[in-house]
Amino acid sequence: MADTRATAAAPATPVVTRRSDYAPPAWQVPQVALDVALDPLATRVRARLEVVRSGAHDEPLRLDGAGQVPLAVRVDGIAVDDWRIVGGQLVLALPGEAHVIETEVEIAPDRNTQLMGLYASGGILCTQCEAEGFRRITWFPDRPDVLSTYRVRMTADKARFPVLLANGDPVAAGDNADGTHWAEWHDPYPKPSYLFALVAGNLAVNRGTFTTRSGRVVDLGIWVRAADLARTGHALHALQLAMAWDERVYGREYDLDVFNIVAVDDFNFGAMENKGLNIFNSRYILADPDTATDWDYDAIAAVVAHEYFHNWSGNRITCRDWFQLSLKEGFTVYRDQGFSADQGSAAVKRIEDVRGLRAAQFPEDAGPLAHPVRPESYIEIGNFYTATIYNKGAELIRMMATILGPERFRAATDLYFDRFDGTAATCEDFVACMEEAGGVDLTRFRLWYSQAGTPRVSATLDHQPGSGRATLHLAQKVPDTPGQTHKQPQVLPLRLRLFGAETGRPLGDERLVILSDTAASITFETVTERPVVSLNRGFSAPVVIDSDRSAADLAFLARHDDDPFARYEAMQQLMLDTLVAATVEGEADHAAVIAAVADTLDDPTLDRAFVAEAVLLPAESFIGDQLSTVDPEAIFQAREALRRDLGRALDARWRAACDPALRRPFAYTPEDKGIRRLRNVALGYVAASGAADAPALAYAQFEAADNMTDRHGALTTLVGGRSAQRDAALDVFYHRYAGNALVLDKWFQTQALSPLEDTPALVAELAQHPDFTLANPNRARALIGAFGANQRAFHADGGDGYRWLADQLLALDALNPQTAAKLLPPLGRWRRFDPVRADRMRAELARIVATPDISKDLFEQASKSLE
Ligand code: 0A1
Ligand code: ZN
Repeated sequence: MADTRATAAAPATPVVTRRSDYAPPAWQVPQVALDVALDPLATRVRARLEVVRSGAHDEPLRLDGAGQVPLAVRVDGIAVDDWRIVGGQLVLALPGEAHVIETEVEIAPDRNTQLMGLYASGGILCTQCEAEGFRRITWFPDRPDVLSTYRVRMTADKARFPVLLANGDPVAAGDNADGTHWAEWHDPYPKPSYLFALVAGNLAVNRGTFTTRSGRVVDLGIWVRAADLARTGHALHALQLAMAWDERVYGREYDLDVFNIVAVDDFNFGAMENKGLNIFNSRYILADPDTATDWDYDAIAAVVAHEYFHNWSGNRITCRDWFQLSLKEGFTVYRDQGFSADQGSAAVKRIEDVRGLRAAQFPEDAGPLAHPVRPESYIEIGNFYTATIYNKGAELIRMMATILGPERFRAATDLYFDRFDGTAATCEDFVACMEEAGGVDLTRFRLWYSQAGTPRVSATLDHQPGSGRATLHLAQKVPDTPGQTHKQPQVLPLRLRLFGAETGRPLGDERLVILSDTAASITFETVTERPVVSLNRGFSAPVVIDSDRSAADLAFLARHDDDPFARYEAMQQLMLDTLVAATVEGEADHAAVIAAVADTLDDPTLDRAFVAEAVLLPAESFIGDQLSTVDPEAIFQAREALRRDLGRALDARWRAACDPALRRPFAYTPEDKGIRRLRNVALGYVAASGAADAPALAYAQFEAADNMTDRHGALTTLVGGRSAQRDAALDVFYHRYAGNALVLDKWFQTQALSPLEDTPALVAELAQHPDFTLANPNRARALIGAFGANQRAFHADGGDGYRWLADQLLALDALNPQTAAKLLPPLGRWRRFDPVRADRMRAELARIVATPDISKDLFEQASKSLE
């Protein structure tokens, strides 16, 4: 009997989905036709599914939903009512091998604050279906191993929604007599429901073309509000570069006649790779020199490329189940990193990526939310779009590429694309291709997919001067993580090289050592002088290295290493050792760091972007990660003291780097970006020195800048101190960019990141600002996310910040669980702090867990963080 009380209340004990429970779908859906009558408050969705029994069984058809009341259910054209709702699924027994199922529901995109399924953003109707949003649109087996071809017909009011887009190619369109119009799209490529998309809105388009290597002319379109059209050129150009790059580097050609991108202001993540119709958070599309920083420009190109690359690594080959998420995400991040590296300095790109890995993934792997790259279970899959799945996943691909070498790696990706095209595959399928085409045994390498935690490698170099021999002793340990203890050693590809301490010359070639046991010793011959070892060059394995290299050895490598990443790394290690000593002991000798920074600044052979990265001190959070108990105030003071001494000792050099005379009209070239990056780092050091004229200098840059990088760099420096210019700059910035949401996000974020003592109070005040809203994820992240990342402010004595964050998360959870859950991890770091802070953080987590009716998203993050 039909049960119309379909609205499923959240279960008291959330359901855990386990990888080991995977079973192939009982029914396939080769074809889907949707007829969507769009209306912000009452959209009618009629779905026609051609379903086919898969294998011999008598399982009913199970369709996922999200509580919508089915207004009609028909089987082979006949209305039926012998369906049931069980566990949120519509269950329908079917007699034959193939049937046509029709359903009809009504949904209200205007009331969809979760931004999953069909929702409204600034008057545009759009969809977000990954991972499980399609079930919020219609009843469907909403799992990635059900692949269907889609035909979509949309009808909407022509005046409000003149543009109607969906996946694939446009087929037909027309007007109705009642002021509505319709359009039909067809996507010939079978795809899982999470890649479905449609958009309706009043949009303007920046059109371009791309001719593929086989001569297919693809019409490209970047669709935005008319007012934003002038800021779409960079994204369009990046798309064309990405299309050419994927042909050249991976042999991948685009496969439809159109490729559209739509930008919307309200979006839970960065962007989405829906087949032929990518939907983007507008922050990853819109750029002009006045409103976007160089960081924004780079991120736009990277995200446009990432989503485009998913056309093959994600869409043509998708994931069998969500435990395989890294199959598409790790590989696609690896691909977008390669693309970005090829646009400018590969070394700087690698440094940025490793900095990001250490800022986000290492802490995740060391905390309560640690999970393997291929997780074993989840409550809410939305919580697994993590740095581990994406960035550590990319490191796994990188290690396999290193082990195979470029030619065999390309042969292996060719094999993968060829063999699994049109299917839903697994991480195991990918690794098997690497093995087969690479001619290697990756049996033990697979541990990287199943074991969480960042391996730690200890390295000691033993030199026997008389024998001309040196021995490097390596040992590894994979730390315990929640639910995983006593782990096996992993396979670590470590690029190594020795340098002579006297001559500075390399002693032999670089070696690739594959450490796969708990310990190993590597012997180097013809070591004619005292050697210094350059370890894990290019960050060839995503591990922590504990080495016995002295400050002098690190300073030596910072000058002489021929691997730019290793050179940067030596400098970072030197700084880190100094800062850890200063934090623990209250003071430290800054001389070695000052000398190394001076040498780096003076080296004319280094590009400015590299120099800017190399002279930046490690982040407070990363310093904290080295300590058994984090004392945020002591870390801040130690770091500030070193910044001040660097500022004073190298004052003339910093002033030279931010000299207004160096300014030239804005150009987005690697060289100009490097100059701007160093200029802003230098400005920060001048301010850190305490120089009386620093605020004036910063304000002058703020005023004179012809681009956002310099304006925002100056603002950040001003906001880090107290001066009349600080208040003036904030005010000017706010008024100048009133109405530009993306720039206002920067205004909120910069203040929330300020190290000043009154930041917690200011942040609480900003949450009451008329421009603040929890409804827009970018705005929520700009204030709440930035505050949670501000070590000094978030952990300020009293712990009021913890309560404030928990209050914000609970308020946000009622609107948008996915975004709320993403902002929780700072509270989960309680084990790393002193008992007073730890107790307060736990108390807030416990309060969240005990709050009635919280989402399963927030529940999972908070309850796991308490364990
Ligand atoms: N696949 C997208 C990420 C993404 C995941 C979930 C979303 O739901 C709101 C949105 C986007 C990517 O990797 O870019
Ligand atoms: Zn992705």
